[in-house]
Amino acid sequence: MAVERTLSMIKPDAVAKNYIGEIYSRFEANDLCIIAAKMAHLTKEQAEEFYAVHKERPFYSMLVEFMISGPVMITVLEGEDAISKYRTLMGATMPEFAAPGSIRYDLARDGRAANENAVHGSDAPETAAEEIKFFFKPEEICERTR
Ligand code: 3AN
Repeated sequence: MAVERTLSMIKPDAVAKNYIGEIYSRFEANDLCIIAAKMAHLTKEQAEEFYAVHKERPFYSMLVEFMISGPVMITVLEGEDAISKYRTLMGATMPEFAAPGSIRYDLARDGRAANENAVHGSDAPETAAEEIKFFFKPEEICERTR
């Protein structure tokens, strides 16, 4: 297993429910180190660009509106096998199908819509690198030196 970096976004539903600390605790309990973090209220243009891969999907405009409905917490995580480890911690896309104990099962089953699923996580090394670059300058990432 290799040390990887991945991008996490705590979405507006989970920020509104005050779950930032709860979700950060799960990162730390699973040996995922936070190496960069910022809160932001995405512009429509940013949300559209971030989710451009879904542009043709019927849920695209709903997804963009949701993602700009409130602030998000954007975090770079580093750790052994970080990408798939964090995907497992998140659970399946639709909270009602997510495994018990996952973030989406525990914190998003009461969402107003199926896509209000608390968290985003990169799905592969290439997308992780692109998504980290989308939100962070290299100097905003803090190497763990101890
Ligand atoms: P994941 O976030 O699990 O990687 P993706 O990348 O397939 O899932 O989808 C990106 C986001 O689009 C999801 N997090 C969810 O908010 C929304 N989404 C995906 N599929 C649907 C759907 N069938 N209906 C509504 N929203 C969806």
